[in-house]
Amino acid sequence: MSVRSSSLLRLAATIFSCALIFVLAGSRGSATQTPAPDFSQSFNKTDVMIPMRDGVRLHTEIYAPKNATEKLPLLLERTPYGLEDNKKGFSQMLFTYREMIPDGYIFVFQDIRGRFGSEGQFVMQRDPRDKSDPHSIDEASDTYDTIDWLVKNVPNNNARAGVVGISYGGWLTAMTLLEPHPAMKAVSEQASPADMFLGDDFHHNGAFRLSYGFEYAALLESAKTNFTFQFDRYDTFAWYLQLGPLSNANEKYFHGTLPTWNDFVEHPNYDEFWQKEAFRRYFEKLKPPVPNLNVAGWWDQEDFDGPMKIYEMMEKNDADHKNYLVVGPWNHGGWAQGEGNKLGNVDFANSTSRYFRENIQAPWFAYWLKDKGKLPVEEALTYQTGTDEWKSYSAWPPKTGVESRKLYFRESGKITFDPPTSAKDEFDSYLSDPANPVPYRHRPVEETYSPGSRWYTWLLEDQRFVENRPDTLTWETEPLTEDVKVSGDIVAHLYASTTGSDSDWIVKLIDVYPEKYDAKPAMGGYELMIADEVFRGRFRNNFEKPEPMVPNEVTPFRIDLHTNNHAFLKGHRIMVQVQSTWFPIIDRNPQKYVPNIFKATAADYQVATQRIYRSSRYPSHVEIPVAAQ
Ligand code: PG9
Repeated sequence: MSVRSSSLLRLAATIFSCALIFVLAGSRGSATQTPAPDFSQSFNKTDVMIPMRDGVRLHTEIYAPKNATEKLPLLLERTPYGLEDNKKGFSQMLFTYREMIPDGYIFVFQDIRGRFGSEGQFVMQRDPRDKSDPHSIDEASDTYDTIDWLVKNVPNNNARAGVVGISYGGWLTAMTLLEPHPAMKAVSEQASPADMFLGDDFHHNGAFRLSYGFEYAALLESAKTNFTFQFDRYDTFAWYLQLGPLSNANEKYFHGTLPTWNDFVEHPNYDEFWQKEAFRRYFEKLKPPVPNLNVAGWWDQEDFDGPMKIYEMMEKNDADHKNYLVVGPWNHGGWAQGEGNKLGNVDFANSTSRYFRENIQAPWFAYWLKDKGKLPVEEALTYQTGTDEWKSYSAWPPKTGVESRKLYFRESGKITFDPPTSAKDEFDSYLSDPANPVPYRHRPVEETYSPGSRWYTWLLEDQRFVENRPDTLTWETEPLTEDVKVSGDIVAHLYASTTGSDSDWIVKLIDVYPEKYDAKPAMGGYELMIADEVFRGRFRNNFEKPEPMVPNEVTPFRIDLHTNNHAFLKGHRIMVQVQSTWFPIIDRNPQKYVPNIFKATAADYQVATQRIYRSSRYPSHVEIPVAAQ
């Protein structure tokens, strides 16, 4: 097990043991078990059912420090995953805030509507309410009503509340910005999804995140408490392959009982269903009402795009400077656990997670909720991997000090900053077979959230494991003669063709370590993914209206590889890999156009020959923002 969002982390901890809290040292793939501190010595707990405006009552636990000498702020975290009480009935969620406890807060944890001890109906990412309907509710109104009740009923509060959460909790936090209670003075949205069709957990650029979508829908919607789907194979790569076409999921297992799975099936395109759930419609016009610290991890295996998009949208109307950003070398929620000096096989020079909790998160809330200290972030603080340094920026992506450069795919598997000159339409080619897809991580692919699962660090796995497959192309630079520091947005431009009528294109930007790596010999030649993304060909012109690809026609693709801050160091190489399957995190594209892939039949899946062009007319390349040395 390894680092994950705090809430799902706690869920994983429960799978192992209810009595212990897992203190995770970075993301070593193993957890050290430490007895939970006895919070009953330092907090008084109150269990309440707080009534919402429609009469539904939400189960809430309030932890007030014993012997407080002043009025204290409230810090609220809401969750769909349960409050994880230990044997004494004290929530393990307190442990997440261990660096803030000495400052003095009244911690409040709440089950959201329809989950665990709360009444009402759970809806996966309930849409923002129609405010003209006085009876409407949403997660923002539930938070509003909760804070209203808390400031009126909890003794010794200073009438200020903060809201914080990671992932689903981050999304619940971001939602509060749509209906802020006057007492809510600061929030921290951490790893929130922003758009479940274009990025984040359920799809990327319209390509369905099969294993995540399947297992998560079962986890949240099979019961009021967390539920684990029972696979009859340890290697879920094999299980999802034998599942065959996606229609078998309902036919054989879910039988139409999971609303989220049914929504996947009925909304294969970027229609109103996905658009009204995504934040763009609301956040692009919103002036941030309270200070918000957006937090993201460079190797977040679930929701990296979300916090970056939320920060970007909020920047548009942030004349009052309430929108802030911190990005570190973390996986999903990695900042909430352990030291953060290691992730997967990669070591960092600093204890980045503890640094965040002690020097950023704690002072951030103390500043806004207790008038103490000074602001720990000016605007954007991002960790530059490679050089291993925290760097402060007045804007993200940086507006100055970077130059856009293009890395061109060339003959003989090379990449250079010089464009191809060949007038002949040269290309590299591979055969993509949906019956034999490329694994997205080393097999066995353990069930996503299971003991020992390598899900949490898959983005850092050594990519040599696919390099010689006949369905993966690789290009690389010569060893670099100087550092190449990439700070900002990375975009791949592919000129590609397929013999099929639909296709996925997966692009990975990789840092190849020197073969002889004295600092850590086992990392010699390691291929570390820095940026990656999938694009589903049918959506190249429009995510709302898919179109078949024209067989054998060279087609340009712009694939957003997101933003980063990474130094490819002197002596390393920069590598790009392209492939058309990434299984089972991404469902298999039949490679034959069908109107709805969720309804494809086994006969629709076909082999295709793919070409990636690298000529002066079709110069496939990756555009990188290179920072001055
Ligand atoms: N990645 C999880 C999630 C968030 C929101 C919706 C669906 C899934 C999580 O870690 O909470």
